Amino acid sequence: MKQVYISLGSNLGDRVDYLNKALNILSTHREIEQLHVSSYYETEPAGYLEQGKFINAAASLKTTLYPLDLLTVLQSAEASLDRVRTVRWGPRTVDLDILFYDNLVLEDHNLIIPHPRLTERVFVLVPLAEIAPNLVHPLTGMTVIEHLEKQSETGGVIRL
Ligand code: A4P
Ligand code: MG
Repeated sequence: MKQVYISLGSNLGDRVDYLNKALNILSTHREIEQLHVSSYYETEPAGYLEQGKFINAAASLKTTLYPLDLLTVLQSAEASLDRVRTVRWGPRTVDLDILFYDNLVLEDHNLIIPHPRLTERVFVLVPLAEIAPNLVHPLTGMTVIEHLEKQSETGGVIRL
């Protein structure tokens, strides 16, 4: 069993309901166990700013799925929850990203682990710090809390 961390985000429609439904799909998957979820946070959009606020969360799980198979599971969950891909970093009903997969470091053309932008994003680090503050990033050697403490701007993230 591998220990995996994922991030969840939604900024279209009933955002809380989309996250609940995504988590329900994962919790009922036969190769996914011990799903634990952070609180939900409302966050200011980063990247493409002309869009509504997000609800973000982080989750831990154990799985026997290989990384690319887990990505397929996440992408089919997104597709089943009305996700249509338009603008990169633009609005979405639900976005499910793999943050960490055990201590794996992987750079495939369609899957990068650890997630390359996680160390600079408070909307990822704040929920993750709630469930895994002392988790060590395999490339930086720093914990989640240490990455969060390096952020100058941690406003715009409100726990629901
Ligand atoms: N991909 C590569 N690595 C991974 C990984 N570790 N996990 C590939 C998941 N996918 C990964 O993603 C594009 C491609 O990334 C996938 O096909 C997969 O092969 P996508 O979900 O189709 O498109 P996207 O989400 O628009 O792009 P991306 O790169 O995932 O964007 P980000 O970096 O996730 O940013 N602001 C707030 N407040 N909260 C948010 O959640 N999210 C984004 C999206 C921007 N601003 C935000 C938020
Ligand atoms: Mg994504």
